[in-house]
Amino acid sequence: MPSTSHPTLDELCVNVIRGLAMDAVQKANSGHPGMPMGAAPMAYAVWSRHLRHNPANPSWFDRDRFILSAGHGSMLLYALLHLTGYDLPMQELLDFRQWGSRTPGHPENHLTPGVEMATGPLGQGISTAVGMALAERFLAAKFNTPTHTVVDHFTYVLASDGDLMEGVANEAASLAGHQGLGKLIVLYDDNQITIDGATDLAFTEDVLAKFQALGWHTERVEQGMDVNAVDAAIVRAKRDTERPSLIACRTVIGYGSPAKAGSAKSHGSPLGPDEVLRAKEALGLPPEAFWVPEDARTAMDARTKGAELEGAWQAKWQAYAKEHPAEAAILDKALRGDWSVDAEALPRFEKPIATRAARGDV
Ligand SMILES: Cc1ncc(C[n+]2csc(CCOP(=O)(O)OP(=O)(O)O)c2C)c(N)n1
Ligand SMILES: [Mg+2]
Repeated sequence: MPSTSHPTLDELCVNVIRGLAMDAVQKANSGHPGMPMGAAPMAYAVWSRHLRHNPANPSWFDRDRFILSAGHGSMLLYALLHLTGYDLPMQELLDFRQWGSRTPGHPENHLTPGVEMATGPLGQGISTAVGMALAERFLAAKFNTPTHTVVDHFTYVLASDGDLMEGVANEAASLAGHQGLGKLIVLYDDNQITIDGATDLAFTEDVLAKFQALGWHTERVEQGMDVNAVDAAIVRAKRDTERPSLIACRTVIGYGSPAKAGSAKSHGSPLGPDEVLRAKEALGLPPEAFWVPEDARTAMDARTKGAELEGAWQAKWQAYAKEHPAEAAILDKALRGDWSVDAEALPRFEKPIATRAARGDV
């Protein structure tokens, strides 16, 4: 959804997200303001210009997936869900990290509409996203026909340094490269800071060279907080249909905070009431807490577009189901979570056989 004609509106939206993250963490007196403040432009580039989703139906099957692998920056996701029109009202942002709210410290898919998976343990999001992209590839190959494309979505990930340090992420990245998962796009919040300080204390590998070696399309965006620059890199990533993409965006953790930007001090604790005010002033935001101006709200509301996108897909699905009723029934059954099988149709084994061989036959 290109909208390059309103750079100042984009900037406003990005700063509103930053403000919500600062305010919610401050009000809860706990959480991670720094990551959302640095990564808001990257996430906004995905959500405003690329993500095909319908806030009214978070379980629309062919939606693009967005996985916040760096789950500690949960307020970034909650702000996006709130502003784009998911069932996550302002009260939930006010209740960030409170018992019984739908805005826990780390995202939980079973609690919050629009959250695709629970993230918090670093490495899990990016790795599970590889599985999601693999599933998309598999279902597309199995069900799409030359004239019907009913499975066709991207999987976007926002990952941090800690995500890429984890062993599991490296194994999953290897598989993604081997499989050539061209519709997997990872945006790496390359802010050179982790919980303990500068990344060069513990993490000096050449991330891009490593992902290249694993068979990925890689790109560094030096101006990683420039929405247009990130957008352009995403467009190029989408064009590479043969390889998964890693887009390393250079960002500044805690961007806007005069005293804590670029420092691990903005990672895991509130900025402090005075510093929140100073950051707002630096970003051109009013001091008012949880401020969302009407023009930002209107610009980010994705409900009308989302209904159109899903409506168009529903029409494609109806046409597919009419022409390929047996295949449509299989996919529909699976999507309903109905795994029942006709036991009579399974092979029978008269003699003992290795379970891996039996499983293969089944
Ligand atoms: C598997 C795992 N180990 C440790 C942690 C605790 N932890 C939370 S955030 C973080 C590192 C933060 O660094 P980075 O990923 O670069 O995020 P940033 O500070 O840049 O937002 C750690 C170690 C965790 N969430 N998961
Ligand atoms: Mg970091």
